[in-house]
Formats: sequence, structure tokens, C-alpha cells
Amino acid sequence: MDRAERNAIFLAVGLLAFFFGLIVYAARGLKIDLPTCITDVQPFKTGQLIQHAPDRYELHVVARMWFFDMNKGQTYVELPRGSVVDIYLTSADVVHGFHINDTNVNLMAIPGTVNYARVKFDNPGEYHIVCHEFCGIGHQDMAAKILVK
Ligand SMILES: [Cu+2]
Repeated sequence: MDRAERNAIFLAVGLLAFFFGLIVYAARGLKIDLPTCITDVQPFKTGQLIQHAPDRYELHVVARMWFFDMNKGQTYVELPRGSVVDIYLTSADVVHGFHINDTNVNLMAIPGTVNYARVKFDNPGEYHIVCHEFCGIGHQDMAAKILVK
């Protein structure tokens, strides 16, 4: 090994240590954290129904083995007739299906991604939601509902 090779190796190791030091400084000193998976941050840890206006809602659904967390652990939500709902769907574990009967909403709940649909509930009634993707031993019991009054 000649002197040039030794210098190149020394420079490479030095740069690695310098960049690693910058990462540690960013994380500890500047409190800049690495981006995390979207399902690890709110509002995708728990389901949530957010009202924006009298007939406008945002529904964050987290699918888990084997239930749909529609609103703070509940498997149903109540909405007034004529509501327009923006549905954001994700999964906390494996791939699930999300089909709302009597609507055009048919989504996949995929870990690490958020799927979206907008639906207007013109007619009162019970809208049953079923998982249509085999997701394990409790799959057949995985259901939820939206009550429109
Ligand atoms: Cu399922």
C-alpha cells in the first residue's frame, strides 16, 4: 500500500465520521428527526372523525387485525343525512379491504400508504363496511358501519 492509497482510505473514513457526526448533530442538537412511516404519526394511529362544517366530515380509518378503528376505537360512526365525507384509510398491520355497501367506495387498506375516497350519504340507513381481503383468522368478523340519520 503506497502513500496515496493510505491517504485515500484515511480521507474516506474521515468523511464517513464527519457525515455521521452531522447526522447525530441534526438529530440531537437541531432536533431534526428522520421521517417516519405515515402510519406511525397522528392521525393515523387511531381512527378519527373530524367535523369541518355542518355537512362536511373527514374520516380517518385505521384497519387492524381484525377491526376497523373508525373513531377512537369505535367500529361505527354516526353522520347526519346529506353528509359529504372524505375518507382516509390506512392499515396498521397487513393488507385489508374496505367496501362500504350501497356506495361506490371500495378501497384497499395498505400499511404505509393512505387511500382516499369521497362519498355523500344522501339516504338515511345503516351502511355496512366489510373487509374483502383475506387478512387472517378473524377476517370474517371484520366489519364496521356508518349510521346515517
Ligand atoms: Cu380481512
